[in-house]
Amino acid sequence: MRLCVINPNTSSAMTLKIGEQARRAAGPGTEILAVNPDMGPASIESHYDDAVAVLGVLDVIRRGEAQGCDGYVLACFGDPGLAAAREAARGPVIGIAEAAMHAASFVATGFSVVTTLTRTCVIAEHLAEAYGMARFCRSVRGTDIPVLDLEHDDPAAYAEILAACRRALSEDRSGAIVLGCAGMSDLALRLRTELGVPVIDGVGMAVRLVESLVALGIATSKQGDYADPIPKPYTGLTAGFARTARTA
Ligand code: 2AL
Repeated sequence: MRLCVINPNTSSAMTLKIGEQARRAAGPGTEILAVNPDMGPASIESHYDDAVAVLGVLDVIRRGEAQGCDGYVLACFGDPGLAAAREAARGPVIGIAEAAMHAASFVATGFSVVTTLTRTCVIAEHLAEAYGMARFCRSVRGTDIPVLDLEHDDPAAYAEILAACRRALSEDRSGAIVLGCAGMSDLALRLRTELGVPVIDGVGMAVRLVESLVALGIATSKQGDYADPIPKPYTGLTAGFARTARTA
């Protein structure tokens, strides 16, 4: 099967890292296309970035549909444009925040999200509410590490993340850690070994979940609100996003 793993920001260094981790998690026979939009913010760490990034995500989905992708992973912890992506795609689309939070709820009664800038904590809190995960989410801890500092190995960033995980485990009664940025995906194994608890990277988790759905023949429902968007004229900068009726 062919899965498209979308890094919704435009950092190609981060896309490389995400692709590596996605391939590490994927089963044999799964082809991973790791891509980022060619428009949008370099990193997503505010409501504004999140909103602007969505059109780039939808543009990638449009190309993915033309390339015969069987499913998609949205590899940004805000899951930007998730519901819209499901309307536009045939196959399953899973965001890394929803994948990681659900997985954490299978292995612990409570988890903490350790993320980047403190200002993004509320985004993760809103998602936990929206996904019905708020009763499992004991805390969302910011580290004040900018997303782009996670493009490459940074020992200081790792130490900061490790310290935040330790505080979450000792002060918030959490039994598992959810990594709150796709740029942290390469740290999961090392953190899990050091902390001795489940540390969940949403990139690998979402890849495995999409693979499972595709393998079982389960696609996105086209009944109701995830049906194809209604064709109509779009104007101005959005003109190219107007939908036409699907032919197949
Ligand atoms: C993210 C992420 O995963 N990618 C990005 O650009 N911003 N998440 C975050 N909490 O900062």
